[in-house]
Amino acid sequence: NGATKNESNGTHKFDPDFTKSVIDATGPKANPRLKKVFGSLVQHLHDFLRENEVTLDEFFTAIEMVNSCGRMSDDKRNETQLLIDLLGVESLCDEITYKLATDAPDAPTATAILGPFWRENAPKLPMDASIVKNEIPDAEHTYIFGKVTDFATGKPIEGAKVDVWHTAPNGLYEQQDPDQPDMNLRGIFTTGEDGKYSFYCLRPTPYPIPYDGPAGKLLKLLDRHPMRPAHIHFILTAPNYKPLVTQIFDRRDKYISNDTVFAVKDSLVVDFKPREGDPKAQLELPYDFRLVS
Ligand code: MBD
Ligand code: FE
Repeated sequence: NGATKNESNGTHKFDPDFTKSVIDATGPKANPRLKKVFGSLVQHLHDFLRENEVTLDEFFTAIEMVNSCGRMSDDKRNETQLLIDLLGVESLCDEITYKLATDAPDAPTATAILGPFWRENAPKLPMDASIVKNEIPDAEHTYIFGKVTDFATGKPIEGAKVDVWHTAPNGLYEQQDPDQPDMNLRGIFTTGEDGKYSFYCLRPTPYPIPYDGPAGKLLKLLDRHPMRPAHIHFILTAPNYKPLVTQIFDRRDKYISNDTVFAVKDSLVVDFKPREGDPKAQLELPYDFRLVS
């Protein structure tokens, strides 16, 4: 039927002074950063609305989308963050934050987005403990080990906390799944003098982000898939060092190159290897972390 025509042709004229009046409404006591960011946001947003001739019908659809995210969110589900992740916004803010923190990209361990499934107060566990709390048939148990070092000096960092979490093979984080024990597949390990950490977990599985809400609806409308490549999340903290939020990704995963939330970086892609002579794990994965102070 030929070329599809835009509903709106973007040819109407609008008064740009309207935008100025909204920006100028900000008072002198506003925080300078807020004043700058809010003004820029209003400018870009108004330009976007005029350029696309966004109608009231579309406006109310967007408002309902945000409201339904809010209604769906609680301490176990952050639908708003999930929806925004689909726009690449968290990944871009992550990249910006990393660039501001270091002049040597990818020299300290690269960062990756937090995502909506981290939980406070994961169990503190001794080295070599397993974060797997339930019996999972055919699970690929993995021994992860490595060293946390100072990026500048290469010296081991004592007292670094390694906070880890990942999904069960059914693709669900424990708070999404009534059949998993509380805090399953989560743990916090604290390095000793040698900076070393080690624990048992599972080989992670590729999985769809929850798509039974507004985020899923948006994916459908955009003709996009909901898959994230298999990943393990980490937050590393240590006294006098910048916190490191990151994820590692299994190289064999076909979603490595098309993560639905755009979080993969080359240096975070890892190879799980067969492990010999350990009845507790078939696989192993060495992984070191370099922190900046
Ligand atoms: C996840 O599991 C995740 O890690 C991110 C970043 C976004 C959505 C789901
Ligand atoms: Fe995740």
